[in-house]
Amino acid sequence: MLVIACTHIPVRNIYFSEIGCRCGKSVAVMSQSRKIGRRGFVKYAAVAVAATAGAYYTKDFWEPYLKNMKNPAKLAPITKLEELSLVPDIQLKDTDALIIVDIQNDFMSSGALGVKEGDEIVTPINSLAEKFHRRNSVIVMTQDWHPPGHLSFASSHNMKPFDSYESEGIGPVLWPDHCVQGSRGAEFHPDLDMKSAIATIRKGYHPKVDSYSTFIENDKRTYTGLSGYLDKLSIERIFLCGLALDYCVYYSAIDGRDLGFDVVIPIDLTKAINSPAGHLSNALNTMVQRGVQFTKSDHVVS
Ligand code: VGL
Ligand code: ZN
Repeated sequence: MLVIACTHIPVRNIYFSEIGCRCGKSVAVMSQSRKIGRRGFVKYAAVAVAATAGAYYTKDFWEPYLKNMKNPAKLAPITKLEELSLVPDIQLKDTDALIIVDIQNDFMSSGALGVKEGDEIVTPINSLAEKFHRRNSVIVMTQDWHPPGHLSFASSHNMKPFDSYESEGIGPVLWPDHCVQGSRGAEFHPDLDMKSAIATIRKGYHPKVDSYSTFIENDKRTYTGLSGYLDKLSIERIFLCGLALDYCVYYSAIDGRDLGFDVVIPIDLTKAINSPAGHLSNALNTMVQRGVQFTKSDHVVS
């Protein structure tokens, strides 16, 4: 995939240099837009808009454009959160919803599937929820909710947690037993402020299918119903926070884009598992390519 990036024109509050241009493959940065002239400039702009909308072009399409360019540069793929470009200010709208993903005891640092520093995001998530609540905006919680003996558990295969395993609806690794229906580990963190949430989506309750995404289960067929719910509430943009960044938040973000939502992730309100190694980096690069926006929670204005 090849995307021309231009540092001059904002598209939906993202500068071209920040869109889809870190996939690690043949990326060109167009920084001398004036030399290309008005017509060429507009062409680049149109293509970059298409790129943010999720359309990708092959090398054959780009090659003629590239010939006109001086010093096409390659950008390295993103490997850590600090390398993401952040949207500086976001004003909340009536068509926004906040989705708080899996703030459950088992995902806290001392939990069964503990996410490092998971506890640290609970209070800041409450503060962002308060900004949504103040405007009576839609807030949805998600809850990982597995039956005992779920096929995503290593114990169901006589294997070890985090061993590689891939089958339809399960993988790429197996998990420790976690978020078992009705257990303390499956409960929300006691400090999570639930008062403003209007719905909870439970997922992963089919014994043989996992569900990282809050929209579509890992079989890629079974809907949780959340997309229909948000559509009926005229939601156009979702803010995703919670755990874990490279699993449930990531898959929800990608499905959210596929389903036509704008997606924003306040990066200070999420933490990653990063297993297998490199999983987080792949997730970040895919999200950037797919037009997911990143910000910080204090950049969100109520
Ligand atoms: C999750 C792995 C297994 C998550 C849930 O919430 O990200 N990850 N189950
Ligand atoms: Zn799970």
